[in-house]
Amino acid sequence: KDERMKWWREARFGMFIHWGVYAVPAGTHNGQRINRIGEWIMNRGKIPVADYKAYAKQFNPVKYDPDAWVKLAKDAGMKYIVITAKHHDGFALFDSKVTTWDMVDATPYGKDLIKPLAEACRKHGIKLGLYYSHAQDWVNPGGAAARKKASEGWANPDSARIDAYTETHSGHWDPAQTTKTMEQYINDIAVPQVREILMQYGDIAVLWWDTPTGMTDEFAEKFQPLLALRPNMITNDRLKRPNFPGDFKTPEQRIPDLSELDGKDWETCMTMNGTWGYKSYDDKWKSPETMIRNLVDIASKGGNYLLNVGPKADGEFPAESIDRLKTVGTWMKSNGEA
Ligand code: JFZ
Repeated sequence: KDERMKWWREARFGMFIHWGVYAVPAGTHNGQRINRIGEWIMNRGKIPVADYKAYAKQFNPVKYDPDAWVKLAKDAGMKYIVITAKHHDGFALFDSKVTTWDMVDATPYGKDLIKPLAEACRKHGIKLGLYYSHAQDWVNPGGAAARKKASEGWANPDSARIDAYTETHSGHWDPAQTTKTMEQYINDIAVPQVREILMQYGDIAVLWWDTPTGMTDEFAEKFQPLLALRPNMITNDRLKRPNFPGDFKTPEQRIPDLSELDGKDWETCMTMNGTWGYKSYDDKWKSPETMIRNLVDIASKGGNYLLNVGPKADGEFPAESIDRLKTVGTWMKSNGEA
């Protein structure tokens, strides 16, 4: 394990990227602003599967320049990138053969987004990790859905009825989500897709599981053999809870106190503003000073800082994120770190 963890323990600083179909509505559905994090818009807004799928027809990132993304990360002193290969909306940024709910089949762009990023990372000596939402999937039937109230998402006149429905349908809001069992979803979508992302792009440094909603020991076991496909790869601690440590812990949006440290490896993931996925009107930006202080605090305690960018649907990073990455990079260079 020490051998596998070596580069990561020295890395200290990485870039998280939350990108997907949710960048199209960017926080607004049918003229209504939906509360909270942008990549949850489908769940918080209780958007029907068919309506959400329609957003993919507008996902056409013609300005996508993975080389520029990787250079921004590298110049900021980051050593690795973790991108959402599939988030809870079930949409695959890669070319998946087991579903048409992917970049190649469902969008006008029609090309795998992960492949050129993997190439750019290799070219610039940056490690690539993939985030995969293995349990929650709100579009591929049988995927889990965390229970969140529509009434907290927006002023929906129908929210009382919807909340009653999700209560009795384990968080789902559209009958199309439950035409298969979770076991079928794990067998037919999640396991094959994890195999795809581990095999299609050469070396994958990190596999980043998320939100083990509905995960059983039995489901978790189905993913275990896949890890052997990438013997050097490391994973986080979110495959299943409890009793699945993974290689590192993932405190979210917070930096642990010294008293909480227990000798285990850890990585704090954090947003630059108030959302992971792009929201056009989120303006709760942290200052570059805050980001540098966070990085120094985390590094001094032996952790890693995974700082998030939520690209727009056209393929560009928000200008505010670019500015901050550049300022952090200038500081890193003046301190001999980049
Ligand atoms: C999850 C996702 O639901 C979210 O959209 C984002 O991708 C984030 C990085 O991860 O949200 C979580 C997961 C774990 C905790 C909180 C939010 N947690 O452990 O406190």
